[in-house]
Amino acid sequence: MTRRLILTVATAATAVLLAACGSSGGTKGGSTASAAVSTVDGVQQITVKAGDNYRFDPATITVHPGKVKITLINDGQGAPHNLQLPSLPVGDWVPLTSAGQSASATFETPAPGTYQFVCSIHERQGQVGKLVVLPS
Ligand SMILES: [Cu+2]
Repeated sequence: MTRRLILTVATAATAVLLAACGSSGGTKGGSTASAAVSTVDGVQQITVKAGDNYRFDPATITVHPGKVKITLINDGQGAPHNLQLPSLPVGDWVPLTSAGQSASATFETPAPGTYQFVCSIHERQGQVGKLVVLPS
């Protein structure tokens, strides 16, 4: 049996999150759409971009239970970024990635649910995202 990966775009939930921040300037940059997920050797491959707008693109990652490889591409020209999942062990985080560089981390998903990830340097500027682990 073949099971296709299903992408879920949690636009509504993200909009609520952004609104909750109380910013009066509106949202700048930062996509709320999920990226296409491909699987290599059973590992779900995710690419997330981060640049000089201090946002993750996409900000929502939806995966199935199992192994996930997240590659963070810093396509900015200034600050470094990382991608930390506080609910996972430190070793599962994408380390600090300089402008023009990329880095990745591979990990086993936590139980189905929604988990926040952050760039520890720019969390207060709103560089946060959500990992959604679908039910198995
Ligand atoms: Cu950052």
